[in-house]
Amino acid sequence: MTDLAAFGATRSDIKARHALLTPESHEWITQPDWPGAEMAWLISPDLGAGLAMGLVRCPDACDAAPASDGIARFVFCLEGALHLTDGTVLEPEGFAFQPAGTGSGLHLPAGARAVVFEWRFMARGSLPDALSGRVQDIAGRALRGDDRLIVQKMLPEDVRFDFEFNIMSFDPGASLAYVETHFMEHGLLMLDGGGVYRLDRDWYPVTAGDAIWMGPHVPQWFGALGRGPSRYLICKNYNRSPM
Ligand code: UGY
Ligand code: MN
Repeated sequence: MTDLAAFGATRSDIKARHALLTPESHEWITQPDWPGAEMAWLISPDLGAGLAMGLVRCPDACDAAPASDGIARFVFCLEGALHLTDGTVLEPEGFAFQPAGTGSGLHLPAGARAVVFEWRFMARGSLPDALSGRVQDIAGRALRGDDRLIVQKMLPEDVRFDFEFNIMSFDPGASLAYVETHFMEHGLLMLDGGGVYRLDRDWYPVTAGDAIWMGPHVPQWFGALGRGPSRYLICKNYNRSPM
């Protein structure tokens, strides 16, 4: 098949308040805090976002530095393994929340792939502890009674957390029940399947490996297509009022 990316084509689309970031346009860079790794930062405050979301891949083993002061981190293993400072090993679909200021780093053996989210943590009371888990251990709940759309919440429902990280699974043909508009923003990575994402006035075909930034108030809707389930990992600022 012709490599259309080599002829200047891409499905990536960066708008003022939302963005679709697709694999053929990823720019893999090295960073001193992630020696041995290559990173593609897909969402950053430069876009207007309140979070950063990046993919990490490791041609060589990497000892990642802790996040900067005041910055919380959430990591999700896509391939290989991630070793946490406390000895926990995350396999694919394992995740960890590292609160701001704990100085927790990460060891990634060669071959590991992960998605990393970082954001300036807004405390409410004491800081939550670090935690880790596995998607397969988390009970799913039907969203608004639709058992074709299941949500798994990876972080506890506890007001000390200022973000939530969820896996949303759609049966073929299932969709969000309405066009959502909310002040909270989202970072999203398609894990399986695909469908159509409406963002503002644009409609995009999306598939596994695509990433999306939805800025505050962006009208959003997803309908799943295909024969198998579609799943995405989505984060959202949460538990904090806009003022
Ligand atoms: O939690 C959410 O706001 C989620 N339903 N949004 C989305 O999937 N675009
Ligand atoms: Mn939403």
